Amino acid sequence: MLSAIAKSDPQVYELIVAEKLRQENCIRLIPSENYVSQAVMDATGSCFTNKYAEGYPGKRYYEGQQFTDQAENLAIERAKKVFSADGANVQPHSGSFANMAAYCALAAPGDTIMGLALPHGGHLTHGWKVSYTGKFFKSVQYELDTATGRLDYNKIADLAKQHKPKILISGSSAYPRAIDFKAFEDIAKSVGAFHVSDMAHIAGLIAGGVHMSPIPYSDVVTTTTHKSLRGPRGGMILFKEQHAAAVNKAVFPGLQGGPHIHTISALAVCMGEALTPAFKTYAAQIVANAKRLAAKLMEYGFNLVSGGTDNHLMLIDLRNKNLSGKPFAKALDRAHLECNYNSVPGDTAGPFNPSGLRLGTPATTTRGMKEPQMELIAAWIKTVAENIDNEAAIDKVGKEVMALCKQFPIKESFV
Ligand code: DSN
Repeated sequence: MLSAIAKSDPQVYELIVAEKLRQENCIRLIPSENYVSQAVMDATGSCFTNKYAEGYPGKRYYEGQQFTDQAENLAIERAKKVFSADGANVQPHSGSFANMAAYCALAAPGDTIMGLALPHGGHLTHGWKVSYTGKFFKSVQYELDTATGRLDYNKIADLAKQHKPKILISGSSAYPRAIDFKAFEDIAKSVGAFHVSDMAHIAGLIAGGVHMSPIPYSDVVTTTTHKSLRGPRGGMILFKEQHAAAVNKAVFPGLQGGPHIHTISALAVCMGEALTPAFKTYAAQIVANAKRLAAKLMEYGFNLVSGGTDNHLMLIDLRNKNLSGKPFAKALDRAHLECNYNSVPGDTAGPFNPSGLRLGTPATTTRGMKEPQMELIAAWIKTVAENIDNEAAIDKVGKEVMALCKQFPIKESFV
């Protein structure tokens, strides 16, 4: 496939090749990123990209849907099976659209929504003020307990009682602990709210059976499809049967036009992979790797928010290290260790140079790395922290990282 680009547009071809090499030669620790199988990649680049398909299977506004309908139905049926859901909408172009569609399905502009604040690990689209979700809706934000770094369900219940939201949102982008979706559902029910769960980060762990599923406890569940779930970039909504019409209407024609059938067919491939026993093993290893990486980092004196992890990610609070997030993340990147700077609960440093670093294990686990490699990674992170201004030391780590990467080539298939 790439040979066509090489011939017709060498400039773009070179960028793709360079990015591929970069991804091969670094240890990717951004918890929301992964490597997809070649099958997912191929489906993403298929001729379905040529086809418009506004509407839903069996009810489109363009002809020529003999195969698009089948592809979308396949993705829906597999998604329902993976997550034991009543229904699925596989059209959202992203997690942000999925969230907005969920809110529009269940609430009217001006209604109150309540989600986790961005600096405490929530997502922009959980009602943060710069996001349209925080402008179209009245937004109330709950926070973590800054002493424990954990969700405080009693405080969330009190806030819900006070503000009576129409929608209570559970889920996060930077929370290292298991989420009790039943507790959220109980709170939502007690104030007459709908419960929307955003499982984007942990969808792969839920599919693999190593994290509590929000499906039985939520009216609507949203997710991206490319994080721990290891599918194409996109979004998806799972719902209880009674919300089917409202959710589908909110996605199309409410927020979007034509669905990306090439992405949807790649999602069908991803859902097929998620149904294999190998995916369960993968999900369990993601957590085992995160726990080992976290334990080693703590052994080296790094403070982790909440004192560890239950899932795929951890947040280092650098305030005891005389380091701040941005320069540290940049130094690690020079050492071929890719992660992102992040706020930590109670951070006063601001979002552009916050006091934390966010790390996760979905991508390294996809490459086949296990606990011994996590120990190496922790040691390299310590070395870089201690040599933030020493380019020779950082370079030496980078060479060691690349040598390890060579031992764990990017695989084409996981089943
Ligand atoms: N940007 C994503 C993340 O990195 O967590 C959230 O959508």
